[in-house]
Amino acid sequence: MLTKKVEEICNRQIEREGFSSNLYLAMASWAETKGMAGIAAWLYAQSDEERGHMLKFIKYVNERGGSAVVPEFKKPPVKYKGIPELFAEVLKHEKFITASISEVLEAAIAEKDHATANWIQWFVKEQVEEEVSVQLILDKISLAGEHGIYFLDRDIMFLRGK
Ligand code: OFO
Repeated sequence: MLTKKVEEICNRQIEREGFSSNLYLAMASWAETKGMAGIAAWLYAQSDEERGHMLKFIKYVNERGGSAVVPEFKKPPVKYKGIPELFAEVLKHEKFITASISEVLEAAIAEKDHATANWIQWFVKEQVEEEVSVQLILDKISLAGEHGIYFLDRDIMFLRGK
C-alpha cells in the first residue's frame, strides 16, 4: 500500500507526464504545419511515449492501493520560434522531468517504500536515455547550422534508439 505522500507525488507525476505528452503533441503539430514531417514524426512518437509513462504511473498507483487521478492539463504553447529553440525547450523540459522523477525516488526512500524506490528506477534510466537523445539532436543542429535543418528533418527518425 502506498503512503499518502508517495501517492501524492506519483499523482503529481501523472500530471507532469501527461503535460509532457501534450507539449510534444503541440510541438509535433506545429512542426507538421511548417513542412517538417520528420521532426513532427519524432515529436508525435515522443508524445506517445510520454502518454505511456503517464499510464505506467496510473496503473502503478492503482495496483498499490492508491487512487490515480487524471488531472486537467495546462495548455502547451501553440507556436515555437524555430527548431533549435524547440529542441532546447525539449531538453529543458526533460531536465525538469528528471528532477521530478528524482523527487519521487527521494519520497519513496523517505517513506521506506522500497517497492516504489525499485519501480521508479526504470524512469531514472529512461530519463538518462531521453536527455542523451535530445542532446544528440541539439549537437547535430549546432554542427549543421540552421541550413542543416532539412537534413535533420530527413534523418531524425534514425536517431531514435528504440
Ligand atoms: Fe521523458 O518524461 Fe516521461 O518520464
